[in-house]
Amino acid sequence: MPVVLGTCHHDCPDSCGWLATVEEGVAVRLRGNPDHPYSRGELCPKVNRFLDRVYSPDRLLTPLIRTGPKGRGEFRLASWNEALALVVKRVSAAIDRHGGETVLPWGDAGTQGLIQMSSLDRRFFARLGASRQTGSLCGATAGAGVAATYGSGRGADPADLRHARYVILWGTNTRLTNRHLWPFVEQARAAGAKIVVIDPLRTITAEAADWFIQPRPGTDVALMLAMMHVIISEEMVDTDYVDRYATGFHRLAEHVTGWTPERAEAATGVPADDIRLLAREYAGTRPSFIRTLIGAEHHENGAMFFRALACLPVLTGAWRDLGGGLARSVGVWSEVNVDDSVFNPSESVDRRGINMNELGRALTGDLDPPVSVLFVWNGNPAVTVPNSNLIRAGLQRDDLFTVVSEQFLTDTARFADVVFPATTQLEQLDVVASWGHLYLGWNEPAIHPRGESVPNTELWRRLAAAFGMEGDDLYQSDEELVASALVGVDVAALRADGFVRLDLPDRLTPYVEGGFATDGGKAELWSQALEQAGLPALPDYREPLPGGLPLILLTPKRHTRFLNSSYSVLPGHAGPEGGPFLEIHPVDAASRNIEDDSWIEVHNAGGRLRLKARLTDRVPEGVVSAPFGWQAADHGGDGVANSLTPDTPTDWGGGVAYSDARVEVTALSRHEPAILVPATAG
Ligand SMILES: Nc1nc2c(c(=O)[nH]1)N[C@H]1C(S)=C(S)[C@@H](COP(=O)(O)OP(=O)(O)OC[C@H]3O[C@@H](n4cnc5c(=O)[nH]c(N)nc54)[C@H](O)[C@@H]3O)O[C@H]1N2
Ligand SMILES: Nc1nc2c(c(=O)[nH]1)N[C@H]1C(S)=C(S)[C@@H](COP(=O)(O)OP(=O)(O)OC[C@H]3O[C@@H](n4cnc5c(=O)[nH]c(N)nc54)[C@H](O)[C@@H]3O)O[C@H]1N2
Ligand code: SF4
Ligand SMILES: [Mo]
Repeated sequence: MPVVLGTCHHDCPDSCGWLATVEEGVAVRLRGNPDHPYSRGELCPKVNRFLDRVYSPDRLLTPLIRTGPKGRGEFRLASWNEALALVVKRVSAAIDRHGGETVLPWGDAGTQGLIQMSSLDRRFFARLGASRQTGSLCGATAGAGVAATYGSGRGADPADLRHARYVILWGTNTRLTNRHLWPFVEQARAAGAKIVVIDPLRTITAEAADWFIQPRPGTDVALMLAMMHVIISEEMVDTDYVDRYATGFHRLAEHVTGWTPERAEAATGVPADDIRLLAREYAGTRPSFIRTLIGAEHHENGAMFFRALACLPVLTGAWRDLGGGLARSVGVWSEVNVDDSVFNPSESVDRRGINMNELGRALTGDLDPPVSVLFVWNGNPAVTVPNSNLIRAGLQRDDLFTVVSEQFLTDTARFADVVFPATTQLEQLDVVASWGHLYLGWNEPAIHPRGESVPNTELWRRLAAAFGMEGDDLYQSDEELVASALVGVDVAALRADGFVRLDLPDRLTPYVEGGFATDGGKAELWSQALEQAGLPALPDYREPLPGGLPLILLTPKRHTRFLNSSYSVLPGHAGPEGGPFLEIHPVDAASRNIEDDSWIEVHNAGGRLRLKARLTDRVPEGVVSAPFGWQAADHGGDGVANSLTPDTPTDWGGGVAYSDARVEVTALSRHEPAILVPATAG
């Protein structure tokens, strides 16, 4: 039986290699590729059951045209020709009336493959003259924060933490979100490393740590400033490294004199002695490694978190060691072999940009021209983007024409006028550049597309043809697109082997001798660029969310069987995860007469949700957690976790402050029934 090499496409740092066994055109088995150097033959609780997703009876297999009210999910089957013709008619009419910028594209990383995430869409929407999508739900703020110190977002290879003797997992839930890195953590621990986790929630990663430090959400910069205070005042700075490879040390040193551990204790809730010990151990152990990922960027001061964090391994000279330094997304390193700018449109016409995080405002505000056409692919913004009730109100507009490309009838697809059926990774060609390791993965289609589903690239080609657009660049094949964007890669070998390491040194020690990407080549502890942008030039603490409702709401990733909102549509995944719930500390629950497993209502200006309470000291007092990913139907139609999150932008980097939400929680009667109405418009 043929075994086909592939790579997981999910928006997950692990980009695992897989092997699909195919029998008479049907994929009968999917397992991890044991030869893959990073994922080593293991997948995860989501993708172990990927074939259930591919062959789910709920897969969308033909185009759909809406028949019922928006949001109801009532459609009739349509042919591709009919659906394309309707899109051309409605979009052309909208453009005739308002101009091209009335069209808003919204695509995310539902697949993060090179060509299926974003390629021909750029050319197609440029040709329409559509608005440009700006901003990012994930990663850009972290990158921009680190770049403020280093000049680029480049950091260490996460796998090198196996060489470290002190490991801080800071604002990352490795065992859940980046599970294939965990064996490297255990390798370091077996060799004597201490594993520290810093997180406001006692996650499964925190539970496996040697030391768990629990600051209040959004306060870490105060913790970092106090660590710098200790490191500098106790003369643990690597002065040789700092003198040679950094600027601004004296200004930073003066700035942190007032940041005693006691002051940071007041800001963070972390005992001053713990802060002292952390600083001494971190600066006094070599190699020392900080691993961070995305979670901490979802605050108003999200970029500042990463900017300040990046200063620590400069002060201690941790960058000198293999197994030292700071690792975040390594997506930027793939630039050595992948150039996706080849997909950019040749047109250089200036088109207005709309931040993808502000979708609700874009759909309901008084923009000129208004957004009257929305295209969505690779994402489920009605569930995953903040201020969700406003998005739902916008999607409800009669004068909005919405086109969604999907595998399943998600909350967003329910609002569509036209839905196009999308293939899964087993049915499409792609190359995956990972953001968690340094291997490029090949993905060979293992089976034919199910039903009439098509890869995103084919959707753009069909749309371009339906609009009568001219130009070879709109119709390049998938093979041509892949080949055009790979630089110095032996494509035949990649295809045969399934993976190849990026063309980088075996020992990736980027800043051993400085070489930062700033103008002067030095790490900037004081940043002129930030000052010129009107931002604090030094790492700067701002108290998060002063005032407002009493409880801080986090809406994290929590479910082993979900990937963001993907899989909550599958009963086999949603069922075992046990329904949406709110985690609340017993002290906060007692003062509100809330019992375990009772119905509560959580609310703020954005919306209100009825949920089951889970009493747990996993969350600290003053913080509640409603893991996100569920669709509105799972919430009885009330909305979703993101109905309660703000669309406030991050300080810089174009991200959004999901985790700066405040709420109140009230008890409902003990036997409040679940609201058994079908999901409607929230
Ligand atoms: N099972 C599973 N795996 C996933 C995903 C999934 O949905 N499910 N999603 C994937 C995606 S898209 C991404 S981006 C990655 C994200 O990977 P991570 O960044 O590791 O995950 P998050 O849960 O977003 O955030 C990590 C931790 O940051 C903490 N945090 C929040 N605010 C703060 C803060 O102010 N300070 C500190 N120190 N910590 C804070 C949260 O409590 C959380 O435990 O995971 C990927 N992997
Ligand atoms: N409250 C809260 N909100 C969050 C976060 C959080 O921690 N808390 N995390 C944020 C983060 S880090 C991220 S990355 C975002 C993720 O937000 P989204 O990108 O919206 O993520 P998903 O919910 O996984 O939706 C991906 C969709 O793409 C579809 N899809 C998959 N492959 C393909 C394909 O090949 N073609 C097409 N057309 N569709 C495909 C899937 O069926 C799925 O419905 O969520 C963000 N939202
Ligand atoms: S979702 Fe992540 S961990 Fe699971 S198979 Fe895909 S890349 Fe691997
Ligand atoms: Mo993400």
